[in-house]
Amino acid sequence: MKKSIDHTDPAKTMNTTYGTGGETHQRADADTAALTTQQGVVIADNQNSLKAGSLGPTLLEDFVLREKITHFDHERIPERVVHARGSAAHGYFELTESLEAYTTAKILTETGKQTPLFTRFSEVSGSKGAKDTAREVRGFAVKVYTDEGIWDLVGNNMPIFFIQDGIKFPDLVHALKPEPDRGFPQASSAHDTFWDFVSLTPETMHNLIWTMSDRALPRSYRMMEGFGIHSFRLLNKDGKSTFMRYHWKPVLGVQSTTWDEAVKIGGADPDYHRRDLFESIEMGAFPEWEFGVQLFTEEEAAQFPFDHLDATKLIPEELVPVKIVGKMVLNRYPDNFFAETEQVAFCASHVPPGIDFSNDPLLHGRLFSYLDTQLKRLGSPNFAQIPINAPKCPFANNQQDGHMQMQVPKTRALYDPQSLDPTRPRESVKRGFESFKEQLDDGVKGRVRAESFADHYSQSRMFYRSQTPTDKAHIASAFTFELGKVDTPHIRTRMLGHLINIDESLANRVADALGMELPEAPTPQAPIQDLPESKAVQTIGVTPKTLNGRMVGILVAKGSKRSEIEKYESAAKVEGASVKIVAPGREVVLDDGTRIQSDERIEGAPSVLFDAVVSIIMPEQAKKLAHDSSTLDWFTDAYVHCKAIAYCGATDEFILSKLPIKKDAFVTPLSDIEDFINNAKTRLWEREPKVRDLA
Ligand code: HDD
Repeated sequence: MKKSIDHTDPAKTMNTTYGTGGETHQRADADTAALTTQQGVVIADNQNSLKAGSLGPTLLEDFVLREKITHFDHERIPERVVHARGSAAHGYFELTESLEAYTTAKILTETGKQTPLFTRFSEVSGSKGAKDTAREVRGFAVKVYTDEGIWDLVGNNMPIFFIQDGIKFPDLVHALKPEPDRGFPQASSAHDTFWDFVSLTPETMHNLIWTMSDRALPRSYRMMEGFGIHSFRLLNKDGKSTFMRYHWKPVLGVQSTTWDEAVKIGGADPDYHRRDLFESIEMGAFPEWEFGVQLFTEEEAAQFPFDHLDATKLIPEELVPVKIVGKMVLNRYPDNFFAETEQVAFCASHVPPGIDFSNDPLLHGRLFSYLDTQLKRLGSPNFAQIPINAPKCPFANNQQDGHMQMQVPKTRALYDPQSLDPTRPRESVKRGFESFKEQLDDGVKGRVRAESFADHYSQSRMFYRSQTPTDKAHIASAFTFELGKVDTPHIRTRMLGHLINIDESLANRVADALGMELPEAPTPQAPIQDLPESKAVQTIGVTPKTLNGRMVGILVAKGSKRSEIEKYESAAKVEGASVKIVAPGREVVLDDGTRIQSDERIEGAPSVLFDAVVSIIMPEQAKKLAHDSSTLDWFTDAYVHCKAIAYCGATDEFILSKLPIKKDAFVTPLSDIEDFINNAKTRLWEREPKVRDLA
């Protein structure tokens, strides 16, 4: 018979090695926290279930086992129906300029005060476990715990939306998500159902062209703009209304990756954006945005060449400038991903007094949907009591009971009006939320779409024509890639027709690249306007020349010169960049005999993870690395992605010379460190057409 260890007496097994894994277990002594059941009963043995004999069956009596397994079995909650994958951080909002003339909301009138907030960035289409770098819109949701109640600013990183009416949202999402019969593709719009729906829904054209641009491939959440999209109302003390569209402007500026990088990053580091947010906060480089508003009156809105209540239209910044009035700083990563990032519940309907809604029909669909979805996802109308969702100002009402009720109201009177309990809360006309007293004309009830919403191409055209030649090439290539994944010919053809209405040269580029004929353009519902170009909607055109917030990779190997590494490291850091040392292994001995830890092995850190790369290696090592495909890809990709490369003699002789890399202004010897640092702040886009066959 096999001998078994007696685990019934903890003292006998304390810190002993046992079990098949040979683990050593630490037990609690009198002073350390003891592991308990949910009922607080201390658990003596967390390694073995209760059995009838050492090889006998497990007993139903084992409440420790049952409780542990049952809780585990119930750990998952439904993921968000959209925006399932996301990452968040705590921080604060600070107003720098009062909007007192426009609103009574204290969050927009009390300057200098830091109000806590929680911001969640998200990918729209993928599941919780999808990669971070899909081509798509990103969510940008901010929960501000104001003194007058929660303000949820539930926006995106693009200033417009795909559809004009909330009733179309389920159709859009069903078309975008994995196809229901086959269950793929995950986190991708490059498939038939998406393009079928959008090509039959011309109102999507404006958001489509943004999504085909590099704005859909952010370099970091820290480098994305955020937009509330809809017009909201600000209400001042006299009840006067001013329309507001809000913007978040990243202090690090807008930057994007290219499509090829995004695809490769998705393989190398599916958590690219999550890791970036975590690491930047860990190192004290707190992500920051300016908060700005576009303010306009009803009369001004009437002069716009589009309807501002249509969520597929932006208000060009050249038409109504963005007034910067505050800032957001993210300075603390959540302590627990589930408790905070997963359970946070944003609702577009959460606004404090002084802020109100416009009649945008998309917004009105949202005012219903968010509360409804939280009930499903979090399982109870008491989700607002979860710490991350609870207001930080006093709150009290007569709502009672429900699953997971945490409050214990001590009163007979949970109704209103009541005359039994003077301590219970009462409504307050003075401080309470008031809706704008809008004069409505006698419309006819009906399922209608306003005629003023009929122009689906003009702003899409404006967006395309405002871009730099590189951005235009990226947009044309993105359409080509996506439509190239569409198997049904008539869907591709229909989409090409829309592209003619946006810009004929774009349509020609895409049709050529797909090897297709251009069809007839569909008849637009409203005349297409040639609106003035807008610099503000560019991507590369507005990307700042900086190393701040970006990352430099330095390739080293055995015998690399410490002095050179330090020189490059400090030059990059002075400019605000972070630096990662990449090597064949995780430890490396340098020329002075010191052994350092590398940050990554080369195989695990392809150059797509860096904004610029440096190579400092000795001839023996360069000869070896010249046979390693990860190393060859490291340089080739950096070159193809138009990045700055600094090389040493051995790198040049044994590696670069073997690769199709031309010595242009951005491929520089180690001695030209100033040139490298200057180049690393931007990219040599002129290189791109020489190395990539863009549409
Ligand atoms: Fe939405 C989530 C942003 C239109 C219905 N939406 C969600 C999130 C963001 C947005 C950032 C994730 C929030 C988080 O991090 O938890 N959504 C937008 C923007 C829109 C928009 C900027 C257009 C201007 N959404 C929209 C419509 C509907 C919804 C028209 C439905 C009629 N959205 C939802 C939802 C989600 C959601 C189903 C899923 C998870 C959640 O709410 O909490 O209710």
